[in-house]
This record gives sequence, structure tokens and C-alpha cells, in this order.
Amino acid sequence: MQKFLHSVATILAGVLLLGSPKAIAVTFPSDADWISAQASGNVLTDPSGDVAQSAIDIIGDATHPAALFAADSTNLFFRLRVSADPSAQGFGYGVQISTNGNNQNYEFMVVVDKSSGVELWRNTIQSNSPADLAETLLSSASNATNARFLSDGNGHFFVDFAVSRADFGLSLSGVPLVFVFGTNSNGAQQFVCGSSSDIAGVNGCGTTLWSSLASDAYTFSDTTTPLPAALPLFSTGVGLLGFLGWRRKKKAAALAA
Ligand SMILES: [Ca+2]
Ligand SMILES: [Ca+2]
Repeated sequence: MQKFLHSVATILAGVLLLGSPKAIAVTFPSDADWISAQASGNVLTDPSGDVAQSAIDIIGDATHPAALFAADSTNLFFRLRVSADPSAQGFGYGVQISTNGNNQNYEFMVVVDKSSGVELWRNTIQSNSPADLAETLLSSASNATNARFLSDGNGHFFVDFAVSRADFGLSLSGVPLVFVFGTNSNGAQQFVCGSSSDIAGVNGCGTTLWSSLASDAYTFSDTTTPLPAALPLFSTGVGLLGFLGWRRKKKAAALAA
């Protein structure tokens, strides 16, 4: 009898192991926990009608931010506000992320579309442009677990998507993150200015320079609380370089004024 029970237990264990684990949907932040992306201390806004297709037309004003983000110890979360229903096939919604303190280009891009899910790409060959194509696919997750398309409650829509912090292959804790949020009409890992992309914070693409489109920097610890980027940075050489760059910018601004 004992031998029989042991055999049954072994078979059951085998069946359980063979069954594919059901992926669990991420838990997105509550509305109050999203952080508005900013540039030069101002919430990113975006006009309607600056790209032909309304499903990829990012919109936002000071009280309805165009792009938001959040983090917990497992995931980074992103939210874009768009004019029309974004759930049709083939459009891309994404964010390019600089992680190395050099805001002339980006290292990672997250992009979601209806057909291929949420993808994390590494950008190895870099240029100072949102049209820079990311080269290497690091991970992909299904929309069922890592994205959602929903009403913003004001007649427009949110595209929310999540990417695992572990998939970046480096610790993001304490790293200043700088973002360029955008959309495209083909789901590709780039934003090509013109009729097929909208970038948050400017009319159309505004300029084709990544450095001009870059958000303010945000630094997450291993929890959801972002620190002002300058504080942890000042203790490092990178911080010093950033400070010198800021001084130069400020001097240039003073000269231009
Ligand atoms: Ca727009
Ligand atoms: Ca590239």
C-alpha cells in the first residue's frame, strides 16, 4: 500500500512539473502612486493633433500629465496618455531610458504593442536621436501580464506597461534614470520623427536630439520612493561631471539671457 501511494505521489509530482506555470499579471500602481515625468521641473504636456493617427497621439496638460512612471522592488512601470483607443494592432508605445548619466543617448528601450507584447531592448550602437534603433532584444512579456489599455476617465486612454528590473542585467537601485517617452505607428524599437511618432513633452518631435527631449533624472532606491537625482550623484565622479555640465548649461543660459 505504501509503495502504491508512493507511486501515485510520484506520478502526481510529474504531472505538476509538466504543467506549464501560469504567468501572473503584475500589479500596477494605484493612480496616486504614479509619478509625473518632468523636464526642467515642469510636468510633460503634449498637444493633440501633432501626429496623424489619434491612437498614437500623446496628450496631456499640467493636471493630466502626458507620461508617468513608478517602480517597486520588482518592476518599472510606465504610463502614456493618448487621445484615442490604443488597443488596435500594430501601434507602439514606449520609453527610451538613459542609465549611465550621459543624456546624449539612451541605453534601454521598452516598447509595447498589441501583437508582440512588452519588449525590453538594449541600445548598443548609440546616437543622439530618438530614431536610434535599439539592437538587442533582452526580454519580452505578454500584454496579458505586463500591459493594459484603459480609459483615463476623461475621455482619453492610458497605455500602462511594466518591465522586470532584473531583465536589465544591472542594478537600477540608485541609478539616475532619464526618459524619452513616445509612440510609433509600427511597434519598432525607435521613435522616428515625422508623421509616424509622437514624443511626450514637445509638439510632434520638436527636435530630433535625444538630449533636448530628455526628462529630468529620477533615482529609485529598491522601493517605490524616488530620490532627487542630484543627492546620491554628488558623491560620485559621474555626479561631478553632471554638476559641471549643469554649471555649463546654466552659464550658457545666463549668457543667452
Ligand atoms: Ca500629441
Ligand atoms: Ca542603436
